[in-house]
Amino acid sequence: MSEFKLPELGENITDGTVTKVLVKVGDKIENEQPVIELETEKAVVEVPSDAAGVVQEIRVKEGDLVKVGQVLIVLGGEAPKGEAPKEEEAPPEAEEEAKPEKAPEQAEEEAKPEKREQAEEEAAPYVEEKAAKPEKKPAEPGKERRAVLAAPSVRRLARELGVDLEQVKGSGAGGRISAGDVKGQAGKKEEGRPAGKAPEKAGGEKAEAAVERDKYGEFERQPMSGVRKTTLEHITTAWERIPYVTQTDSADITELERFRKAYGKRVEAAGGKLTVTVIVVKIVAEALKRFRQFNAFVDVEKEEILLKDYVNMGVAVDTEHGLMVPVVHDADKKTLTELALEVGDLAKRARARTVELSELQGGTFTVTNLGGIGGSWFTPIIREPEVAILGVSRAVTEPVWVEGDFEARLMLPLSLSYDHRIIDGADAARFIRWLVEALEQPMRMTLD
Ligand code: CAO
Repeated sequence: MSEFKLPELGENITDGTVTKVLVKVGDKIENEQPVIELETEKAVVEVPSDAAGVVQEIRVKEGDLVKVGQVLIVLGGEAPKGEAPKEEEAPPEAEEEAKPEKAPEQAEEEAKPEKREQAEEEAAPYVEEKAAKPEKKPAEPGKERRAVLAAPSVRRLARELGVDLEQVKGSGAGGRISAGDVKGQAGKKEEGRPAGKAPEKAGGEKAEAAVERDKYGEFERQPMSGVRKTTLEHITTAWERIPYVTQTDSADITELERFRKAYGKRVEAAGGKLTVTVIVVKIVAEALKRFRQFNAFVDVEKEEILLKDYVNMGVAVDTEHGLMVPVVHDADKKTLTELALEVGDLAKRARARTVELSELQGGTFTVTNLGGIGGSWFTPIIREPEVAILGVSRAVTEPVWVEGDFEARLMLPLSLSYDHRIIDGADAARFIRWLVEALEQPMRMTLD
């Protein structure tokens, strides 16, 4: 007998919520076979077993918050008492469709928990899902399990709508279930629901969008996603622990905008987009090499400041799941075109939740640009253990007094929040001034 415990998933990730149990008691599983799907603060990942064997016991269920080191399943060499090991119960044609042949290196890549997450979304058009729910006791005799063919995105939609895929009749070839089928089933459930009664999930729990009523009117109670729960925790901790100040300034980016327009096509030809964010990332990366206390962590217990020699730039991305901050590693060593490609790619994959855990870790400073949406200044919250964050707001054309006359200039508002315990106001003013000058006169960067 061996216990499989939740392994380390990466820096600062100590737990996650089980979104799916992928095996059941009696299953014979291979080494590296995914056993649970876990939503961490950063992404949804499948966690593979570290050994082969027969599942004797499952110690977690959907919705459980599990911590690193916690036992997930118990494996043994033989089937548990009264149970024959189950290998593969899917009909052969379903199996064939569900499991396209993989090159060994692809299979190996996919076996790593941090790499596998939702990448399957694009890689495999349809995957097989065993219909049986995780259970501790053997399946009821006579109750046949059937293979459910549905793409990962469809499975996710079903989870969101509280639809049991087993109950859905697939309209596609071989009974494949489409998003439309799931929505149709969700609609049927809604019609059949008595007024005022909350919809139920497949497992009998309350569905995510339950309408309730208090004495002032109706309201909807929504469970927090893993990303939201972690944001809540991190922001609260940062707010309580870091006494920060936000220094604002604005940069005249009229010339820079001309440069952006002039060279945007060239970057586009390389497959990227030369955006304000990309340029700011580049300039901040240069600044951090000169103002090392902004590229540092604080160790309060040891009373030390850790000045980082590498510049890993977090870029805040607004996604439908909540705020995600993928990291451009070694941002200071990359060209604008490389940064454009990487920022664009990371933002896209953060939104699709196919970004890898390693790409969400190791940041030393963060840039958050709300300019695409609008607004003037804001007070961004520092992402612990970092010590500063730069907020960028919408550039607007303003009348600016230049050499005895007003000129229409494009002004970019900047908001620098910094940890005032280790950074003094004067240092922050110098840092943001340097950024402003570099944005206005990029040659400034080559001066010192
Ligand atoms: N001023 C003026 N225009 C701006 C701008 C700014 N500061 N920033 C972006 N824009 C423009 C872009 O030029 C683009 O216009 P065009 O399509 O005409 O070129 C448009 O707004 C949309 O930009 P974008 O958002 O696609 O690209 P980006 O690189 O500027 O931003 C990203 C990328 C990932 C930073 C952004 O999409 C995003 O998610 N921002 C929100 C970040 C966030 O949520 N921060 C809050 C964190 S704290 O809760």
